[in-house]
Amino acid sequence: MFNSLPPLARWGRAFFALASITLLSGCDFNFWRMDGHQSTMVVDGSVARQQLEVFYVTCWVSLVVFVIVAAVLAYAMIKFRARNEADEHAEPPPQGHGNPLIELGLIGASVLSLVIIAVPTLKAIWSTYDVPEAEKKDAYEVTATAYQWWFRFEYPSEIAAVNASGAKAPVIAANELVIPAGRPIRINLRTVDVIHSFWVPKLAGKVDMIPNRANFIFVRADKPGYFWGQCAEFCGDSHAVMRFRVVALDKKEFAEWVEQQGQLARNVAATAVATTTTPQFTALRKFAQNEAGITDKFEVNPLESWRTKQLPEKDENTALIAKGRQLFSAKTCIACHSIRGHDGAGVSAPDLTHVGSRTTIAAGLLENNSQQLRRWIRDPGSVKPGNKMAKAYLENKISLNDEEQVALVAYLESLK
Ligand code: HEC
Ligand SMILES: [Cu+2]
Repeated sequence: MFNSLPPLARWGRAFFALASITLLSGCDFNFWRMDGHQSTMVVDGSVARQQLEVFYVTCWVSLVVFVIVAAVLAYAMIKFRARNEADEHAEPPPQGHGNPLIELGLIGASVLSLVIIAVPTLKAIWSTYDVPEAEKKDAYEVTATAYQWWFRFEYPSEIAAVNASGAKAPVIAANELVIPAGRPIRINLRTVDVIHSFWVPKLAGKVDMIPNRANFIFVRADKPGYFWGQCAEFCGDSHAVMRFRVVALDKKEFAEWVEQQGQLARNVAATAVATTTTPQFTALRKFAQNEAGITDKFEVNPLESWRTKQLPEKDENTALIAKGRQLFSAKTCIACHSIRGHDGAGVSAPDLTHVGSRTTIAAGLLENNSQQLRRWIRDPGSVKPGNKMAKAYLENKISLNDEEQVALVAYLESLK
């Protein structure tokens, strides 16, 4: 059945493109192309692809049923319409109700269309639920934990390696999930508060993160890439901006990343001098238009931007960084955040040990650059409604003057 799908899929996309032009003409050209960051129609993972195929089968069967029913209805309406005054008072035409051939035929056709849908559906449920048996050995395990309104990502196999040697820190990240491309990834889904839902549209359908229930999801990215994720279950004030990113890397680069994330927080040598921090990710804000005038093409590849974030900034101001490190304790940031190797043992907030190496902050809401970082630590409540950090600012009367903001930003950016 799936052999016939590629052309089917092409026509399906054409059909939806046409339908959406009609519905939304003039609104959003990106929608017309349907390869936005959170598109389920243009996918980059094997699980999402199988799910898309089921969608197309269902859609085509429904379309055939719709066309037949609409044609019969149109035929009846035109043929038996009242043409004049006399027609309106005439007896109804002979009724076909109870004709066994038609009744059985309709039941048979309904059953047939349900079977056509059921076969690929069951097949896909079976094969996308968990990592296939034959690939279990190659599967990589990650634990994703949802908090109102951000995600923690842990790497259980790397933590095991740490315990054995005792030298390194465990690998804990927030809001950016880095995975090896091509390999099946089994993600344990947990939550510490309410129900959330884990969704990376280009990689797989959504699975809920439910209190006291050990859910999991299986995903696989075709190749290295940068993907957009979103909490897909209403979970309070900032649900709509509870986002995350997935970065898929090839084997070598992934191993390097794990190695780097396993280190304790970076200590900046007190020798370097100088000024200016250059925000690299701002490049992403530049949009380019293609021939069709579509304004959603990154001038800079987001994966490349991610790569540049892994390296320390060129000119670091060590005095400022040292001051920021002190302020991080003095301003009680350590109560919630941990920066392993430096101060802070808090577990109720994103781990900041390597925050400088991430492309986004505040759960995928802001680009991680000097301006946005400063905007966030100055007044988190004005950026993200209801967030827990803003509550602490109010309750503990935390406020930061300009100098303190700049120092904290320099410190956070040094944490690669
Ligand atoms: C009450 C606990 C609490 C305190 C105190 C606190 N934070 Fe936070 N912080 C949070 C939470 C919770 C988040 C995640 C907010 C969200 O995205 O919804 C956060 C997010 C952040 C982020 C973004 C991290 C990311 O990867 O998204 C940074 C940077 C940050 N805080 C810095 C600070 C600094 C600097 C201070 C001290 C001035 C501080 N925080 C004090 C709880 C706290
Ligand atoms: Cu949520």
